[in-house]
Amino acid sequence: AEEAYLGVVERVLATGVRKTNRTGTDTIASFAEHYSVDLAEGYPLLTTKKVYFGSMLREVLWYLSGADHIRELRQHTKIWDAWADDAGDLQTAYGRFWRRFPVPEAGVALGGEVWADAGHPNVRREADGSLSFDQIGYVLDTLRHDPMSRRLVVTAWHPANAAVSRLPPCHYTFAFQVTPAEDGPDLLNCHLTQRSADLALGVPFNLACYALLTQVLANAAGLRPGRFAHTLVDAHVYVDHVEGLEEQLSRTPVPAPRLTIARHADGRAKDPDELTFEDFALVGYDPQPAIRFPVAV
Ligand code: THF
Repeated sequence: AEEAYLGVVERVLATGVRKTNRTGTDTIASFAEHYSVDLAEGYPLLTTKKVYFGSMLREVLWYLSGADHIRELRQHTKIWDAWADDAGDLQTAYGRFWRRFPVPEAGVALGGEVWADAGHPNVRREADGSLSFDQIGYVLDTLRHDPMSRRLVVTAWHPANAAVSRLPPCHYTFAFQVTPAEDGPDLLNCHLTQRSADLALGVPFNLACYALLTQVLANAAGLRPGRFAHTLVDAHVYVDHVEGLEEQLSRTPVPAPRLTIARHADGRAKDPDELTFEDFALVGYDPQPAIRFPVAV
């Protein structure tokens, strides 16, 4: 599994083109890279460097919380501090869109369009009276009631937010697909599309995040984690990450760890909203030393 990630890094370093960008640190970039991993082989936390699982888990739980600020998250990890204001507010927060995507008011529907209203099980009323849509709730309900659906899509991209945000979502949409299996529960696959992919820092976190989310949803819907596939529109290596990645490429991966997720006392899987930090445990994670990569802001 890890070889798939390392293969992308190798390819981008070998074939990528130098680009400038808003951060002031150039990248070596390649268009439309893709890799996938089989989650049955283990939990894809990289072993060729230490990946900070605790920070990543705080990040996923923050996404799932639906929060639009980092006031709790920043007590546990600094990874989002650079993009929030002093009050901890962000102009784009994944959870805001995953769990509370704005629904147009009934009166302003575009000609002929229809929108779920307050009577829909996944529509919530916000504190300010507006309506929002819980995309994670929708996917989980659909996995339970219509697992062969081909509409298992979550989007974090709101065009009118992206047009003005300091940092619009990088991993901006994901879709699930269920593949029937003969030898056990059906398999839950996940495909993530990312518009901008920092291969050294972000991608190892993103891979671990969506693999974890796939396992959570698979458990909750009585499925098994299948494959995770990742498409990177602009896959890049910041020039000050090249040396560290070359060191990492010289290392040999060891078998992936396992991720265990606590269940209710009666054996039922917990829903995403019932899970806490302490419910997750890594088994058999034996990584090589961490590598320091400066983050471009
Ligand atoms: N901007 C850039 N330039 N790269 C990114 O990966 C990135 N993100 C998020 C938003 N903007 C980005 C932020 N995610 C780390 C990890 C993830 C981040 C930001 C920073 C990081 O510094 N990781 C270190 C240390 C982790 C720790 O101390 O806990 C590491 O070694 O992994 C990608 O979505």
